Amino acid sequence: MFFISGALYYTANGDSFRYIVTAALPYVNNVPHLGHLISTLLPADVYSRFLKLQGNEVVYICGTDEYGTTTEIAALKQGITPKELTDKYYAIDREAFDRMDCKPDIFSRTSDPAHTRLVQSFYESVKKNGYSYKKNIEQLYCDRDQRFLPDRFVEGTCPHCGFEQAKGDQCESCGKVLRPTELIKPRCTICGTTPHVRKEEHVFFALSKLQDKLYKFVGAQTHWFPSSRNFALSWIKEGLEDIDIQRDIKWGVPIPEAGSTGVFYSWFDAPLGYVTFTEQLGKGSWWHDSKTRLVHFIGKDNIAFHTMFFPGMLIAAGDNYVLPWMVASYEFLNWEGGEKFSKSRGVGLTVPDANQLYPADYWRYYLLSILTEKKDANFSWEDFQAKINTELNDTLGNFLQRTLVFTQNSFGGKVPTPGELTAADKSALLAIDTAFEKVSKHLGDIELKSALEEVMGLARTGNQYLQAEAPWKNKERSNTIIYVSLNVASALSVLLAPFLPSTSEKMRGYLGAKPVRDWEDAKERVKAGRAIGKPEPLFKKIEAKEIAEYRKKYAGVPEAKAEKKKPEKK
Ligand code: B3M
Ligand code: ZN
Repeated sequence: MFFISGALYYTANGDSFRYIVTAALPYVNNVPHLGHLISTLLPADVYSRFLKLQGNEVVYICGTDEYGTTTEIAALKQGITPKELTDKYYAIDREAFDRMDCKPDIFSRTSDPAHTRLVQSFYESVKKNGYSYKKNIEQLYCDRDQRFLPDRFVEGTCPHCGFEQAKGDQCESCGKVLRPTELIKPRCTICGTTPHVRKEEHVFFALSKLQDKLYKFVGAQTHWFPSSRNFALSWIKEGLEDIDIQRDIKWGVPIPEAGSTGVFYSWFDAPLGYVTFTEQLGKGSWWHDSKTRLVHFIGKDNIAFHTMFFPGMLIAAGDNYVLPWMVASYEFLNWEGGEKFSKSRGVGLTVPDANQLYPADYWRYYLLSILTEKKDANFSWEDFQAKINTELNDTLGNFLQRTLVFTQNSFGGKVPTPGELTAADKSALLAIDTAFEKVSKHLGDIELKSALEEVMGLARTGNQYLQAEAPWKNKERSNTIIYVSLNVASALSVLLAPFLPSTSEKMRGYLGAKPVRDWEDAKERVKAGRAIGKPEPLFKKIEAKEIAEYRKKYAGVPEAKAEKKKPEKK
């Protein structure tokens, strides 16, 4: 690994890499909320846009994580099939993220038959290499529903903290991971009766065998986000346990074992969705190419799966699978100074609702400016309004608008020929190159928040320069001042492209330029004589009364609240 002044993306001899960028696959049993967007699709989108503009070969992979007990339970509660449920939410997710201008190269589904084939053959490799085995385990069985009750199919009292609504896989109150048989006073989630213990043979993944390999691998990844690496190292030190990868439900990838009626645990199949979807793009071979850099964007609750479980699976399958080169993990987004942003507890704003309220770039800008890189962040309506009004509108928007209007009115809509440059002009032009270096370095290092701050720093510089030089008062220098300002605006239109793609495109249009194709265009000077378009204001100020209304309206998500009701008897 080479780190040339932050340029994580070049080796010492200048070789470039191929990138597989993944955003954690959203579950499709509910409407996605801003917390999911901020930790997965949005940062992955910014980073892959940047890599593509740099001319790298990149595939950006996402899709929906459809299997598992949570989905099957949600479907049961709504009285529809899991297929009907996931069809509904797949369409909602796809449209919601698309409208946010998050544009993976593929947005596929784990329920795709291609995925079933891939997972089954992957399992055969794992088995052939000696990393799976069968073992008798005790499970809870409901006589009334005539089914085993894995994970969330059973609720009861937590043995650690006494919380009475603990789920079979985890207690939401104390956070401890549980096995269904550990619950005190267990009851079937579907019908409420008391289940009893029954023995059954299950397929296990021998993760413990990979303890040393994974410890060495994670230890070497000093460039990972520290939160991912530290979390994984301390977990591995405690000792890795084998994982039960079978679930006795219908909704999943069938386990290809004679006589088995089980399906794979959803965390066994879901990360393989990244592989399936890459194959669907015709780039499956990238997973076995040492020049590939695999970059995962995830929320912090998924760290264990992406730093240990999934890499372990990839090692176990053999076949030279690449391991994650980067695990970019993000903290939680809290809602209005208080509770965790959570769709299951009905707190916060959903992505489709956000799309109804303001254009994508307002959300992208705000969320990236509070990105949960090292610590939790807080969504606040007031802060949202302030950032959009003062930063996007007053700084960026006004700078561009004033520059373009002056060009129209005083130079017939053409870029003027500059005169001799003063120190102030030179320093404004120099700020472009400095910003370019800093933004590139931060983006390369996946420090997206700092990268955006640098871009906005350049907008502020341009604005201050224009204000101080005042071409409207300084007629004989106005050609030079406008020339310099147009150049700053042009650089901004490139540097903003990964963050605010539609704003960038609009700016390019006003500046008489094509949409951005090449990152280096940021340093290209705008030629005198080029025709400039008629500008419209880029943004609109948000009024205090809008914010007051939305704060009331989105204090909770009604759908999730309804879900808290006791399940009805089937
Ligand atoms: N669906 C968890 C989540 O949405 C899970 C991620 C899978 S990534 C392979 O938070
Ligand atoms: Zn039951």
